[in-house]
Amino acid sequence: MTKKWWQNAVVYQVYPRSYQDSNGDGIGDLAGLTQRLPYIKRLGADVIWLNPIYKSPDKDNGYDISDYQSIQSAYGTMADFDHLLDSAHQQGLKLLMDLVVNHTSDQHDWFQQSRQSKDNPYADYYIWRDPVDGHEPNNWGSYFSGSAWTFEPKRNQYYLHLFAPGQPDLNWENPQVRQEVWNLMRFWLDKGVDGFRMDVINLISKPAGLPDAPQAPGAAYGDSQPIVSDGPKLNDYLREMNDEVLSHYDVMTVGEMPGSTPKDAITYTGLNANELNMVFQFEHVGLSPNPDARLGKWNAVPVKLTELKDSLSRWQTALDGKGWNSLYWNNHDQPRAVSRFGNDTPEFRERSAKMLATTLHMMQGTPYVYEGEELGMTNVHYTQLDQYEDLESLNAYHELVDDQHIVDQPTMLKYLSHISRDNARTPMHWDDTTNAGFTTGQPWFALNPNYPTINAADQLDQDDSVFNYYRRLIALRHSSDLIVLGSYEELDPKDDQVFAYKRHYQEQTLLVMSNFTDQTVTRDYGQAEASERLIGNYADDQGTTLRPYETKVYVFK
Ligand code: TEU
Ligand code: CA
Repeated sequence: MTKKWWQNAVVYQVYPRSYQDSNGDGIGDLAGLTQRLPYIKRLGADVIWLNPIYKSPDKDNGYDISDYQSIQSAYGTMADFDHLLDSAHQQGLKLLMDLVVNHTSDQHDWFQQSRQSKDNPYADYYIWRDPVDGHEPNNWGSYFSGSAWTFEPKRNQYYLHLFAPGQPDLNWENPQVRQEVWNLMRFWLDKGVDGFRMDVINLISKPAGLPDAPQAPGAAYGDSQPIVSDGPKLNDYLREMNDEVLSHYDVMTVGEMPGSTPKDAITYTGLNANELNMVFQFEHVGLSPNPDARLGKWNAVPVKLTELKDSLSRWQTALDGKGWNSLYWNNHDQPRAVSRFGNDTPEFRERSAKMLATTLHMMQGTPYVYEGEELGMTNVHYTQLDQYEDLESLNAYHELVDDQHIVDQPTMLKYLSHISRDNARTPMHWDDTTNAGFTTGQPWFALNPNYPTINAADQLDQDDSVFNYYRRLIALRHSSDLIVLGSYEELDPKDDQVFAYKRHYQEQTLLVMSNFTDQTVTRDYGQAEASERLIGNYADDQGTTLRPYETKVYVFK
């Protein structure tokens, strides 16, 4: 098999609102990102994934699009976009757009028309159902609390929204809807963008009859995810998308797929599947759900290392030679990696950030780095509800604390500080000046107060910084087929302190070992026989000794 460019690539994710403000309005923008391209280039990333920048009422920070072919004015103009794309290409960087087509904004013209009557040209663009006994058509809850259905008096019908009421789900059964999507994709591809990250793309095919979903005892609504994800026509839709659009361009695609299993992923990313290049799976970021199912993702329990190893290793083995993994610890929906899987205290933050990076970047797949991760940025550790912005967090708090009294206020605040999406959304730390160099104005969202000690300016020139460690990891991947293509072998799955694995390619073996604890431990995987220690997060090598959060990688030739 010949290697595809995206198999060799490392992707850097930019949440534009929080990256760099160029005009002092406190909101990051396209011109700001353009100024920062040399930074991304210096890190060594190949591709930028840009979160949505389209026109939007911003109920969900851009994931509610009201016009797919114009730029949100706070981010700039189409000319600013063209300039960004040009500059990126000139610097050898590719650009992925976020394609959000499971739903639109309720302010999109299609929905504005659709809601007027049952017989307008857009009437079937969305998923409308008659009331059942005067109620919602089924028990589905929204990801963002409340019912997944909202009543529209003009049609005397409910519309489906798996997310907020301002995010109505498109009706993919309607061929006209699919044509609209192919057209808007072509619009961006014809401009020269290098591919798409596809938002919740495994939710687009709803099961026939929209049956009730499993409902936890005492929960207000059913959990639609197992019912809606990987629906009956998903493969057909993705194949049609590929035939109609993607196959005509040399681009990269990654589908965001909550609930997908390795078996599902192989059907989408398989070498002859002609659907997508890779998926974002959710297993390893969903490993510690609350034991009380009514609380879902809201918890503050650290993930068990053995479960984490089991999950990531299963994906590594299952997709080897059959599909392709994407590798990530965090993104704009997840807490900061070092706070969640490592140790964000001053004593261990840098070591554990490098340890996590190594563990992930030595695996098979395409690694994603979320802005600030390369500096070891941490959760913001808010203590009050009014510090939060994210609608998922705010809605969940009101539903679970105020309305249903399932959990008390201090406990829910603890959960939010552990897992809220807002942990990842505080502005980027460029330097130690006011507002970390993010803006000269009033930032749209408060900065993490630790920016004077964690920032890019400080790290760029320090050889042993987290930034330069990531730079080295990325460079290693670019120079090694063993890292890109090698097969995976997990070592000691039951070891609950150390994550160790091997990679094999032709005559070579790579050995990776990472201590996930703050204790010194001893492990012997035969490293004394290695030809070389490729990289590690301590200057010296003490053989079988692994110091707190120590990680090291060896090659055997
Ligand atoms: O996220 C979809 C998703 O399944 C979750 O990660 C979701 O954000 C939530 O945390 C579930 O608990 C995508 C986008 O990445 C997210 O930002 C959007 O809010 C969402 O889709 C709707 O477009
Ligand atoms: Ca701005």
